[in-house]
Amino acid sequence: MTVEIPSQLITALRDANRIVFLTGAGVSAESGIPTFRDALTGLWERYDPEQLASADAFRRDRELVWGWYEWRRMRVLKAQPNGAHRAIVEFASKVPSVSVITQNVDDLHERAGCENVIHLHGRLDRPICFACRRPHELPTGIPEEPEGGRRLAPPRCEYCGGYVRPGVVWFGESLCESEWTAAADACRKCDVLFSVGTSSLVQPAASLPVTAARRRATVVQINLGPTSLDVLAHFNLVGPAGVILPALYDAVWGASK
Ligand code: BJW
Ligand code: ZN
Repeated sequence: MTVEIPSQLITALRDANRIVFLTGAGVSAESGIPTFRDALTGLWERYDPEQLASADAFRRDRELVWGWYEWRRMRVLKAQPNGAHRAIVEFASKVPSVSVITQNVDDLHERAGCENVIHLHGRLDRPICFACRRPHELPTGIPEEPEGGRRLAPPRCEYCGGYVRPGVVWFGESLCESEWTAAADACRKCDVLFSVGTSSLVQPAASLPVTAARRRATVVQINLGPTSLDVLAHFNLVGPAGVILPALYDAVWGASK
């Protein structure tokens, strides 16, 4: 695939001191992790992710919700970072300040070598108690029945006996205040903001490119198709993030490793 990179974008990146990458599920798609709004397949195809990602869903049927999250955690444990994750690490070696703000609940940015990733929507591998919110330690290794897709009873909290839930931010819940403040701060100060592989549907994450644009940052979107951000972005690069980000790096700094 040939990637056309506008020369004004190359100049903006060469001159940039602070770059923010706001990433979404599309960044992990090439690692084999289904995006959030892709139709589910296999044993989960009857379910709508938006109906499973809430505290009400957990109260209604915690075994269904915990089973879905354990299946997803298993998928992540078996996955590897892709070219998009790696290219972001390479950008960080060239630009004085690079912040990664992700909506993803996997750890693929970290496993690619990215430090200080802001996880706006929490992490699959950091479960907490539904009652007292203390962290709960899961056994190491890949959960049994890897191709599961089955209901699973959540563990109980060792302090209060409550049910353990995934350490993610569900619909209707507040984002962690310190993560949100750090994210908004980075977007107010950046020269270039990349919005990569996100449908830009979920608030307040979708407001971050607007914050950056108001402060005169260059906004660049990388996505397979159109989103509501198209009208705001200065550059819309259409294609897989795992191809476009390495090509962008090469266009600015020469061939990547
Ligand atoms: C590729 C690709 C490739 C594919 N290369 N691209 C204001 C207005 C309206 C509603 C609200 C509002 N404020 C709050 C709300 C309610 C709600 C919300 O935004 N709802 C919308 C759906 C309308 N927000 C909240 O509830 C938030 N809480 C909050 O605001 O608290 C205060 C409050 C509460 C209630 C009312 C008002 C205020 C919390 C949001 C938490 C979201 N959590 C989830 C689940 C986390 C756990 C889990 O993963 O299970 O986070 S939802 C889900 O969406 C998940 C994702 O992180 C998030 C974003 O999805 P993402 O990453 O964009 O994925 P997709 O699948 O949507 O898109 C993938 C994209 O990639 C596509 O565009 C593809 O084309 C592309 N792609 N392959 C490049 N190779
Ligand atoms: Zn507890």
